[in-house]
Amino acid sequence: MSKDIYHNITLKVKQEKKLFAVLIDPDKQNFAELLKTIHVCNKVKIDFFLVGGSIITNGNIDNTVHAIKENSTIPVVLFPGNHNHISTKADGILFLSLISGRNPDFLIGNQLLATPKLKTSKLEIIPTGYLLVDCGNLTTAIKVSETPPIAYNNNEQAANTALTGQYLGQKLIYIDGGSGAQQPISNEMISLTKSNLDIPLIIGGGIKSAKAAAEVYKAGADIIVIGNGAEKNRNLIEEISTVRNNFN
Ligand code: 1GP
Repeated sequence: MSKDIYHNITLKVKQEKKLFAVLIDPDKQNFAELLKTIHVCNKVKIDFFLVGGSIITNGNIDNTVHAIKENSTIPVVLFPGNHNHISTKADGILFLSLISGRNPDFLIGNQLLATPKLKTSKLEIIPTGYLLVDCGNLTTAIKVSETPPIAYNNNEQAANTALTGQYLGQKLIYIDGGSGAQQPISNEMISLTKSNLDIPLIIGGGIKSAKAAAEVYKAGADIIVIGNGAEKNRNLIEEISTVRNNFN
């Protein structure tokens, strides 16, 4: 299994290229629809799949990862909501620490519980500082983590938190408005954070159009993640990949 996911991300970022990832929520997948989504992702060559979510109830992570691996050569990276959300069939995992919050379970607790399984797996482990920002609604991630998000306009707090993550050794920073956020992270927050950071910056939550994606890239995001937008309109995957290609 590839151990090159992070290496390839940094290579592209060094070349000032933009990356695009599609989040697959195992709870929302009907197999036929998932295959169609995978097909579009293959066609436009997204950079990687994310699989996960804050709460996964009836969905089966293993089956979802398996379906993607059977139908695509694009890397599959886990985006876990807790220590149970691990499939050893994936290629890598964003080993998230919720550094915008002060809940020990999401700073270190779940990570410790996941470690026995991770150490016997071949997953590429990518330490990721994760920040939740209030983008207008109480998202599931905010509820589940029981932490207050960073205020929408508190750019300094976001930038300093991200840089603290970098100083602590995180390899990526992911600023998230949460799944189904009303609006994307602001351009000002993205640009201030990016200007302080030497590691790649992922932005997700509430990106519902190619125009919004273009603004997020322009503000300084290295990687854009979409989830809900792609579920509602598969064409958005093609549209955002065109935006990405225009930057590259
Ligand atoms: C959620 O950033 C991801 O954690 C994607 O968000 O579903 O709003 O695109 P959306």
